[in-house]
Amino acid sequence: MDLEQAKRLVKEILPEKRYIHTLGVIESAQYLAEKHNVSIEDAELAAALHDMAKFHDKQEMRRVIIENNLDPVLLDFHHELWHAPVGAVFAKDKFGIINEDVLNAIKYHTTGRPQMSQLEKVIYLADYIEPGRKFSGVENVRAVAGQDLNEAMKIALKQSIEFLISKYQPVFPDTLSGYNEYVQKEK
Ligand code: DGI
Ligand code: FE
Ligand code: FE
Ligand code: FE
Repeated sequence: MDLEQAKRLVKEILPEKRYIHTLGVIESAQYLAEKHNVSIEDAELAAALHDMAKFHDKQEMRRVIIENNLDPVLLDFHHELWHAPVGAVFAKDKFGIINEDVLNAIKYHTTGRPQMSQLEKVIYLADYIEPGRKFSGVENVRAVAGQDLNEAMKIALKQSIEFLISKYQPVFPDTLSGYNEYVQKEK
């Protein structure tokens, strides 16, 4: 599947606003991939598909998680986290994507995780900094992401965790482990 096909497919699935967000993520992913020597084709495909399950029925997402033996801890967390791993299952089963790195970039785009590949970081960050994102703190990450993926991940994970904590929201374990890795890696 190429980028144009992927865009056409998600355009049919997603509401207009989310489709526009997706176009922004594609643009940022292309930029970051080019800067960091990551496959641009992989980055744009993962970006195009990353939110494909965003508006999928909650009960059906629960079923997909159980049937595919995905991390059962997901079910203890807000269903907002489910669209990423479920999207990866759909990309594989419905769209025939077999590239594991692309599938993992979709799977971990919301929570992050330790030991992320360069492509996974590019997609996580592209989702965070795409031109439509306006929240405070986004400029920090935008400024750094083109230069240093690890530093940008460290800031993005810190800010995401701070944001969740400020609302007394639970933080998914992978997000915390990912953050720990970047601060422990500190040169
Ligand atoms: O799908 P997007 O809106 O483009 O962005 P996303 O997939 O990165 O995040 C979706 C939502 O998930 C966002 O509102 C924040 C939330 N989220 C991310 N990590 C965690 C989380 N929510 C909880 N409770 N815990 C997390 O660790
Ligand atoms: Fe998402
Ligand atoms: Fe995100
Ligand atoms: Fe997104």
